[in-house]
This record gives sequence, structure tokens and C-alpha cells, in this order.
Amino acid sequence: MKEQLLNMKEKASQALTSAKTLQDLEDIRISLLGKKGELTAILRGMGGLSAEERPVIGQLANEVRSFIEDKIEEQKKALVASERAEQLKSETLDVTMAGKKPVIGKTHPLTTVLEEVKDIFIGMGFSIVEGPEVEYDYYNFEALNIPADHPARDTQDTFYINDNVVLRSQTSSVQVRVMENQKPPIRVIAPGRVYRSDAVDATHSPVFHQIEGLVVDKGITMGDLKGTLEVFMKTLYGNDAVLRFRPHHFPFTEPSAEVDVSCFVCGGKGCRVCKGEGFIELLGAGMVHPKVLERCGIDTSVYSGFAFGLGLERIVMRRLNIDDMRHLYDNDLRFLNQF
Ligand code: 2NM
Repeated sequence: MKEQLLNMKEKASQALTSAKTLQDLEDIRISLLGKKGELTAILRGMGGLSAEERPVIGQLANEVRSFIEDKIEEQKKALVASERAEQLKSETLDVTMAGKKPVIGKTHPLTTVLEEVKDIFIGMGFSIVEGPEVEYDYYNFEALNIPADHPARDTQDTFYINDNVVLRSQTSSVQVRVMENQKPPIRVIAPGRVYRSDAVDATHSPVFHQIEGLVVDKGITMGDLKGTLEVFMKTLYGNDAVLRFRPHHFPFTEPSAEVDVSCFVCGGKGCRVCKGEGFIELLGAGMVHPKVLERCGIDTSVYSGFAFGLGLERIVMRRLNIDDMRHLYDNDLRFLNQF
């Protein structure tokens, strides 16, 4: 029996040392020290021992039991410690490691330039106004002195929702609404989407963006228009920019002008960009037609005003040297990420 007990101790020692998990340890404990375990089985033979041998074997059996129990405790501690060490290792955070760069979008060039233009006019005391893109033909045409037989009203040129409702072809409709609802002094900028029944090509799109300005107050003259546009242009194109006014016709302004800016490439000498002109067409402008003011309930014996309108796409294309308008709408990141 002594042999058996010592054997068991040796075996137990090896098995416990190589136990990998707490469950392994428990399994071993049960198989050795449990009710149906090895030790119980060995001790069943105690009955056949002599009176001298019995206490000796009994003591040895106790020693083996407590050896195994100690060994289990010891091994348990070691396993728990190494598990904890593993866990700590796997959860280690290296705060010096380079971070993952999040992919952030950026502002579309149309928006960037629009914001810039808005800022310039806000700096001169203008407010930003918005209005409906689906508009009564009254606000888009009639109120702006564009009569029923005007070519702009042709279905070739304008998208009609029904006889009285159109997709606005200019944001002047917003300014008519402002003049109807606000007393002068009025200083507003109306940026937004406008629609024309045009085929898509490098310089045309059925949807594009306009920025229109309107000032109505006592004693407003063409001089105020020139001064305002001068500040706008010089802020946008630099102090060397020179404006040129050419006589023109719009139904809603009188007198009307087309306004050019000196070529930002050659400075006015003439080059490929300005096609030898030295100037580049920039916007339309004029003194608001008395008929337009009167129809909005503004007394033309007291008030006068100027207005202007420009296409946002054209300014962006020129600024960023983009030769095809379609690039601005394709949402191709390979293109957009260049700006
Ligand atoms: C332009 C050119 C000239 C314009 C006129 C008005 C209003 F509502 F006051 F009559 N708003 N915008 C105007 C004048 C627009 O675009 C080329």
C-alpha cells in the first residue's frame, strides 16, 4: 500500500503540474481525492493491514492527501496569475501608436465659393434670403416685367409645372417677394438653384446656381451699383481687378449693363483665356425698372434700387480652371479631391 500511495503521489504531482485550466485541476482532484477516487480505493485495503502498519499507512495517506491538496492550491494560483497576465497583455493599449485617420468629407467647390461670396456681401451689410424653387409664373416673370409673349416664357426655355407654376429660371423671384414684404432700406442677396430647359454640355446645365443682389433705398444710383460691385470684385479677384460696364437690356432693369472684369490671367492685355478681349464677362446688372418697384408697392418718387445677377458655376469654373461644368455635378471624388 505504501508503494501505491507513493506512486499515486508521483503521478498526481506530474498530472497537476501539466494541468492547463482550472477545470483540469478540478477533474484531477475528483479522480484522486473524490469519493470514488483513487485514494479512497487504496484506503479500502486498510482492513487487511496489521495493527502496527495501520497508523503508519494512515499517516502516509494523510500526507499524500495534503500534498495533493497543497499542490492543487499552488497550481490554481499559478493558473489564475498567468490567465490574468495573458488578459493584461491582450488588453494593453499603446497610446503612442499612430491613430487611424477618419475619412472626412470636404466642402464642394460650389459651396466654398458661394460661402466666400456670401461673406463678402454680409460684410457690406446684406442679408441672405431664400425662396421657393417651384414658383408662380407671376413671381418668375410677370412681376419682373417679362410679359406673356416674351421669349423667356417659351416652353423651350422654361420648365412648366402647369399654366401658372414653373421651376424658377432666376432667383429674382425671391427678391420680388422681399420687395412685397419688406419696407426699404432693402439689402439682400438671393443665392440658389435655378432651372432652364437647356441641353447638357460643357457650359450648360438645366440646373445651375445664381446669386442675385438687390438694394432699394432713398437716393440709390448707378454709382452705388458700381461701388458695390467694385468692392465685391476686388475682394474676389484682388485689388488690381478692373470693372467694365457695357450697355445691355434686361426687362427688369433700366438702364441695364453687362459687367466684365479684367482678365485675371493677362490683366487686360489679351490672352487665350479672355480670347484676346482683356476682359471676361461676369454678371448682369442695372437699376431696378420703376414698373417692377411699383408693382411691389414701392413708391418710385421716394425710392430707387439696383440689382445684379451672376452665375455661380461660371465663377467657380474660372477660379479653379475647370473646363467642363459637368465635373461639378458628377460627384467623382477623384475630381473633387483636387480642390
Ligand atoms: C440679373 C441682371 C440684372 C435682377 C433684378 C431683380 C429685381 F428683382 F430687383 F428686379 N433681381 N435681380 C437682375 C438684374 C438680375 O441677372 C443677370
